[in-house]
Amino acid sequence: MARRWLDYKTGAWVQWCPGCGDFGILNSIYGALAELDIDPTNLVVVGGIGCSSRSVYYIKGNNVHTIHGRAIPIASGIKLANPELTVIVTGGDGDLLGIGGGHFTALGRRNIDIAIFIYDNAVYGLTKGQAGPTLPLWARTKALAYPNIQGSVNPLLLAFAAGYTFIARGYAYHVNQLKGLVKAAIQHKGSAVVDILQPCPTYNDFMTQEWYEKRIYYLNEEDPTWDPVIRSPEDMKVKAPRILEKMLETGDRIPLGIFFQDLTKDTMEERLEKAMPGYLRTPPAKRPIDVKGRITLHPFKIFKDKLLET
Ligand SMILES: Cc1ncc(C[n+]2csc(CCOP(=O)(O)OP(=O)(O)O)c2C)c(N)n1
Ligand SMILES: [Mg+2]
Repeated sequence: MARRWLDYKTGAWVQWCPGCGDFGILNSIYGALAELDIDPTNLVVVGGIGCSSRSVYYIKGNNVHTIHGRAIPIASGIKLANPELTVIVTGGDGDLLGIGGGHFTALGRRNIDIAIFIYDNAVYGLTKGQAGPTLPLWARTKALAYPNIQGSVNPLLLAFAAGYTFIARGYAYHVNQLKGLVKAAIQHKGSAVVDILQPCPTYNDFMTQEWYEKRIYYLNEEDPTWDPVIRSPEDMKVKAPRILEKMLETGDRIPLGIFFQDLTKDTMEERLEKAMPGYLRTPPAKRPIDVKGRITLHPFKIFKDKLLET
């Protein structure tokens, strides 16, 4: 029998405030996993630190709650050790774009097949509402003594510059539409990011549900011919200006949907297979361990020999 949403729900008590956007995101992830029929035994959800990163306790899988900002490198190691796993990262704007910003960039360059879900409430929710990396300049939320004196980062442009091959933006209270984006991100082969706008009813009294719902619209509803898929270098030349224009659109109108999907780049797993043939058949997790506890056929030795050959 096909899997259902409830098959991914653990028994853990969900420690989020009433009305938190995290609930919508979590439900979208449950729905996407069920519709993709992903076996929880093959699923790894990695989280950093923050309210949002606690999602790892609420989704059935072989999950890891890591340290602040370090979910991406740990997820990368897991995926490269066993590329057959479905690996996703759940974390906040602070975790993934602030303290973990360097790792966020590195993943784009690597194009490892991992999906990143940014629970973007523009504040550090868990630590009581300090300004997050996406809080607009001069915005003043109730936890701030003064307006925000720092500018905000645009996660979509950052992802584009870093080399992510799937970039989307969703809204936490539109669970069905968000489920579609989460599914597409998981199905995409390569590094995928979905920036998910979410009200924080406790600490962000500026970017509220009303504030968002006055501004958001869907790219493919406004323009039924919207096509973010890049299949060739020529496509990139033709489509990039419009994609960047839409990524830059902020203020009174906030577009949602898939902005960019690049099908032209190898994933890190494919690059490794080229550098050390056999990697995908016997990745590190599938190699026998010798009596001294070492992995036989040490990957770096094969890699080095192969590189020296070329
Ligand atoms: C090294 C380190 N620095 C700071 C903290 C304190 N801290 C915990 S969560 C957090 C930010 C959380 O914000 P975000 O990632 O946006 O998640 P949210 O709670 O908003 O979902 C901070 C600064 C920490 N735990 N570890
Ligand atoms: Mg946050």
